[in-house]
Amino acid sequence: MLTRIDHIGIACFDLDKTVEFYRATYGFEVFHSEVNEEQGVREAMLKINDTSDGGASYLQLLEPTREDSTVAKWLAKNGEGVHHIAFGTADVDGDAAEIKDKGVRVLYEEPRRGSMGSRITFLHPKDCHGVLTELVTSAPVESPEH
Ligand code: V0V
Ligand code: CO
Repeated sequence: MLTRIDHIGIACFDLDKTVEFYRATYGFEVFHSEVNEEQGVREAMLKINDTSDGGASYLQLLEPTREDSTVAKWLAKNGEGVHHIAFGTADVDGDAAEIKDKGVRVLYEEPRRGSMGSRITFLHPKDCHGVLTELVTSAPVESPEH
């Protein structure tokens, strides 16, 4: 079951400048940042709010790390802007299978590694009224060491 907006993915040419815009304009701080080589992105997660399912909602700012990455290709065609939305679920495998049965193309056979150790997959934008849609299961919260 999809229980929250996990994040909105925003493609930008210059991550540092875009992070500074969100900090100076709205007061949002970087919660986490990383490079995901497989996806070809450098990203910053800005946490907006916690959600009642124990998760949270973020803005995900994305800068391409190489010219052949999906985000670089998208930026060349569209310029900066909203690139995808991501719904949070406790069961990305089950939800992706259910959605696939409804005739929507799921882009990965198995979920791949996403931000902060999450497991992610994508639905084809052409099957979702023009919206690239991601499904995310967050990494389990580590229990504290005794
Ligand atoms: C492409 N299209 C889009 C789109 N990207 N429409 C809406 N939103 C987007 N973001 C349209 C495009 O305009 C074309 O329509 C058509 O789809 C085919 O696009 P293309 O330019 O030929 O590109 P493809 O087919 O090579 O690749 C498109 C897909 C690709 C969606 C298959 O972008 C993909 O695999 N995306 C999933 C991975 C990804 O985006 N990773 C970056 C975020 P017309 O012109 O034919 O009408 S990584 C992330 O979010 C992480 C790590 C995380 O959350 O943790
Ligand atoms: Co994303």
